[in-house]
Formats: sequence, structure tokens, C-alpha cells
Amino acid sequence: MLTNFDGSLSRLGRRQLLQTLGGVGGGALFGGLTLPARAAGFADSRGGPGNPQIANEVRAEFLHAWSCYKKYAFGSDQVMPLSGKPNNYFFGGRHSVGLSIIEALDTLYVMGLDSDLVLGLDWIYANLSFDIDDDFNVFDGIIRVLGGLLAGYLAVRDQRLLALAKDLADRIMPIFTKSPTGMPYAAVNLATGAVSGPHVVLAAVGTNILEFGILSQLTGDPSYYNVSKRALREAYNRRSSIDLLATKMDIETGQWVDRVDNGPNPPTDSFYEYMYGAYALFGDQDCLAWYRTLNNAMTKYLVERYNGFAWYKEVDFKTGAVLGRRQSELASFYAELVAVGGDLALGAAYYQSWTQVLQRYPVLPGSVDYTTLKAAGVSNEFRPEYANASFDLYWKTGNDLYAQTAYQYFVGMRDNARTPEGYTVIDDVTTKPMKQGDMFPAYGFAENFKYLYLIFARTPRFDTQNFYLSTEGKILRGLRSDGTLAGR
Ligand code: DMJ
Repeated sequence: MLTNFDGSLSRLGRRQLLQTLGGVGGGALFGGLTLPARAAGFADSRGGPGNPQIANEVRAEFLHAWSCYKKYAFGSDQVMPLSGKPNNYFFGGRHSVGLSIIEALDTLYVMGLDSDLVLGLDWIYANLSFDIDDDFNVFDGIIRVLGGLLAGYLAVRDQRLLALAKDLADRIMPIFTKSPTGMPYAAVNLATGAVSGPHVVLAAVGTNILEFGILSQLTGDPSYYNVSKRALREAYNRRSSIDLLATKMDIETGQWVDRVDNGPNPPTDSFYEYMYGAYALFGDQDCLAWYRTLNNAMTKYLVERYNGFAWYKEVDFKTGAVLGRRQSELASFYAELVAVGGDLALGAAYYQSWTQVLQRYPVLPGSVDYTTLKAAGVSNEFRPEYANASFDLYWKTGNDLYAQTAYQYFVGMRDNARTPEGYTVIDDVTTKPMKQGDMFPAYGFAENFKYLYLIFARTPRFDTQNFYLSTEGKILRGLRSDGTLAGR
């Protein structure tokens, strides 16, 4: 065990881990990298100036990606950086919601990129409408579009953003109100309110209470929060006798469609994040108790040490019998959640497991077989989850190790996912050089660069002592106004 009681790495543990990773950090060789360092700590978390040099590097790379989107796809959902073409993700190419702009709003704000922020806001005010006669994927729609508009509103306090957010939420509402169990359908036609998709993965059942809760706070209408909480309760009530969940629900019958509990892996992942988040953001004690019951059962039945590293196996949710030992990269975020949720030792250990994979693959593979630490899925869709864990663990513990490994992630991303004009996904992380694909997912504007920047930057626009970010990196608590953009 490498951690102290309070979760910070002990001197001995930290040294062991750094040696495992190939160096001692702080300007020395670290995993083959020479790190720029400050004398008094790499990122200087305790009220100091951070590391402006690295913050500027991260901001420059964000701008490299953003400039590509502006040049080739502004107003479309996403950019294809190699072919220089737009991509409209949400409606299969039929309509655009300017997804990348919405995803970028609060990142542009905390980075102080005000003229680009105003450009994006002006596009939204002139073009964005949700009167679209087509099916809308509500999981992505809520965390990305609704969450982006709300974070934008919290940054600049323009009522037009709040009105758009409310309009979208009202169009989404039938997924809850038309469901016989209260658990949401997977899709809704935004113009007609027709719902579809009764077999719903748990992440889609339960990743909405943070955005709907903020909307309830801002509008004074509790119905948004209440429908989301009911969905969480209904899923929780269907746990097995050993307090585990399967991954897919028939929301019309209330019956599970499968028998696998694979812990924080997709397609459940952010379900747990939002159950805990309802407590962290709104003080909901029911949600905290539900999270603790489910998380404790996962720790008991799923967590195992393999070659010294902590992982979550896949099990039968009724018996606990082992079904598999693969781990999705998307699960790496759970290192921060399990730590912030109270088990700092397990969070630090799980982070260490993924750091070990980062030593082998500077861009993490989509999944690993953790019995060998070899890639099982070789692509990486510009995934932010490891940096998400670094960010929260860094601010939770104040431990420089998390800043150092975040920088290692950043260098791996810059060395491999950068293109002459932007950034892109990786089709194969096992080849040298890594084989690049041709897409920049819009969440890259919301997540990777923001987590990295906010480890190293110190800005009056972000409260490092009191923040909460959604699963999509939207800053739902912690944005501070300096007055310059109010009403824009
Ligand atoms: C993001 O949309 C969110 O982080 C979500 O919770 C899971 N996956 C993507 C990024 O990988």
C-alpha cells in the first residue's frame, strides 16, 4: 500500500512509485521525460503561482486544436483535422448544434480567451435552435449540450444561454415523464416529444441529475431534479442481494437485460459519478448513501490486485462470479471518484495501475487485459479520463505526483495526437509512430486541455478550493466572474 491514512503518498511510497515510473520528477528524468519544474513543487498547489510555463504550453495546444475547428468547421459539431472537413455528429450529419462551440465555452472562459468566447456566444445566439424534428441521443445531449450551455451561463450570466438550456431540458423531459418506471428512454424527438429506445445502459439512466439539478436551482423549478433523482432511485432499488447492478435496463418493464457488473467501466461509469455528485453538489444524503452501498459492494466483489496493481474485474451481479479481466480506459476516471468519495488509498492505487499502463503506451489504449497490461483495444478517441483523475487527485491531495503524471499524459498527447493543423484521435497506439485517425471529438474542448490547464494555471476565474466538474468537464461550481464578460 503506497498511501498514508489521508491518501497522500508517503515519502517512501512516493519514492517507490517514482522509481517504478522511471525517475524522481521535479526537473529530473521522469519516465524518459525531462520535466520543467519549479523549485518549490511542480505545480505548487497550496496557494502559490502554479506553473505558468506549463499552463501556457497547455493553452497554446488548446488554441492549436481550436484554430483548426475555427478554420474548417466553425458552426458544425466537430472538425476532421486531417481532411479539413466538418462533421455533424449529433444528428448523423443532418443538423448541427455547434457542439464544439458549446463544449468549449467555459474552457475559453477560464483560459481568458475572451474574443473567441464572444465569437462562440454570437454564433449560439444567432443560430442555435432545438426545434429539430429528429431523434436526439439524450445521454450525450444532456452532458454535452445542456451541460455546456449551463456552464457557459455560469461563466457569463447571459439569460439567453439559460433560456436555451431550459428549452432543451423541456424538450428532453418526455424521456422521464413518458416512462412507466421513471427511468429515462434513450432518445427523444426534439420537435414532437416522441420517445424511443427502451433498453438503456446505466450511464444513460443516471447521468443527468447534475445538469437537471443546476437547472432546478437556476429556474426555481424542482421538477428537473426530481425526475433525475427518481431515475437513480429506481435503478438503485433493482440492485441484487449483494448490492451489485447489471449494465442495461428495460426501462418499460424495470427488468435487467444482462447480468454483468463491470464496475466503473462503460456502459455504467458516470452513473456512479452522478450519484455521488448529487451529494457533492447539492448535499443529497440519499444519493450519498446509495453511492456508498454500491461502491462498497464493488470494492468487495470486484476489486482485486493483479501483479500488485488494483483493478475492477467483471462479475455476475447476482453471484459475484468472475466473468472477465478487461479494463476500459474510460474507467480510469474512477481513481478520482473513489478517492473523493472517501477511499483515498484505493483511488491512489487505481491511479497507479493506469500510470503503469501510461509507461507502456504514452497514449493509453482503449482497453487493457490487466493480467498482462497489454492493449486489448488499440484505439484512443482522444480520451480525457486519466487527466480527469490527475486533476481531481491533485487538488484533493496537493501531491505533486499527480501534476507530474498529468504532464506525462500531456506530452504523450502532444507527441502523438497533434497534427499539422489540430489534434486528432489515434487509431492504433501500438504502432510507431502511432496511427492517427481523422476526428477531433468535441469533448476535447471541454475536458483534456481544461483538466491539464487547471492543474498548472492560477486564474481568478476558477476557485481551486471549491469546485465541482461534471463528467463532461463542465464547471458546475467554481466559476468566478471578474465582471469583464457579464451579459455577453
Ligand atoms: C465524455 O463524453 C465524458 O467524459 C463521458 O462521461 C464519457 N466519455 C467521454 C469522453 O471519453
